[in-house]
Amino acid sequence: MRPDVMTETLTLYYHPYSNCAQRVMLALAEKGLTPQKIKINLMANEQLSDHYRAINPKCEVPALVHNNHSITESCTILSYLEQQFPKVSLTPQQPEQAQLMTRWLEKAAQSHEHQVVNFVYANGLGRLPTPEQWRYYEQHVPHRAEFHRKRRLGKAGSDLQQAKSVLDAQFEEIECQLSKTAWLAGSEYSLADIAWYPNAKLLSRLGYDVHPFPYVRQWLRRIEARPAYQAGIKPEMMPLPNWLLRVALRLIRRVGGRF
Ligand SMILES: N[C@@H](CCC(=O)N[C@@H](CS)C(=O)NCC(=O)O)C(=O)O
Repeated sequence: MRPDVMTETLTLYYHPYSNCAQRVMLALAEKGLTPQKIKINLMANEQLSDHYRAINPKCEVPALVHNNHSITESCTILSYLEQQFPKVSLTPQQPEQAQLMTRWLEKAAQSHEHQVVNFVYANGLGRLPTPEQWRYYEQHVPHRAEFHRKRRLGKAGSDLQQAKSVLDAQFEEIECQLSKTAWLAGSEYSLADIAWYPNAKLLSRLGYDVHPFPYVRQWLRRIEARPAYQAGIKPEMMPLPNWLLRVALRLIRRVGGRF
C-alpha cells in the first residue's frame, strides 16, 4: 500500500444494473478497495442533471472520482485502477498474456454501444426518451441524441438479426479463447475477464442465447463463484428471473418515453 493510500478519497458513481458500472465494481472488489458509492438512479434520470454532467460530461455511469480527479469510461477506469492500486494485480505476469489482455480491453471499450445497446434496442428492451430528455440530449449529450436519431431512422438498434449476428461472432471469439485457456488472457484471471463478464451476463439475461457456448457458461459460473463477485456485485443484484426482467423492461418501454 502506498503511504498516502489511507488519506486518499475514492468515490464511485454507479448503478448496480449497469454492465459498465459492474466492471468497475468487480475490479474494486478484487482489489479490496471500498470506495464511497453514490447510486445514480438511471430510471429517475439522475444522470441527466447538471450536477452529474460536471462529473461525467457524457451523462453515463460509471464515473470514478479519485482525489477530486474524475475518470470516466469503464475500461479506462479499469486501467486507471490497475495503475494506481497495483498491490492486487489484475494483469497477467507474462508479457504475451498482458498484451492479449490489452486487446480484449480495447474491444470491450467499443462493445457497449456496438453490441450491447444495439441488441437491447433491437430486442425491444431499451428505454425511449421523453421529449424533455430528448431536448437535454440535443443540448448536452450529442452522442445519445445521435443514437436515437439513427434508431428512429432504422439505422441503429432496429435489426435484431443483424444485432444477433454481431453477438454470435463476438461470443464465438470468446468461446474459442476459453476453449484454449482458463481465462480470456490466458492462465490468469485479469481485467479482460472483468471487462467482458458483465456484457456476457447481461446479454444472456436479456435474451441472447448462450447455450451454444459451453465454455462461456462455465466461465460465467466461475466468475460468479469468486468472493469479489459475491461481495462486489451480488448483494445489489435484483433477484428477478430473466423472463420477468424482460417483461419489466418491455413494460417500461411501453409506458416510458416515445421519442
Ligand atoms: N462507454 C461507456 C458507456 C457507459 C454507459 O453507456 N452507461 C450506461 C449504463 S450501462 C448509462 O449510464 N446510460 C445512461 C442513460 O441510460 O441515460 C463506459 O464504458 O463507461
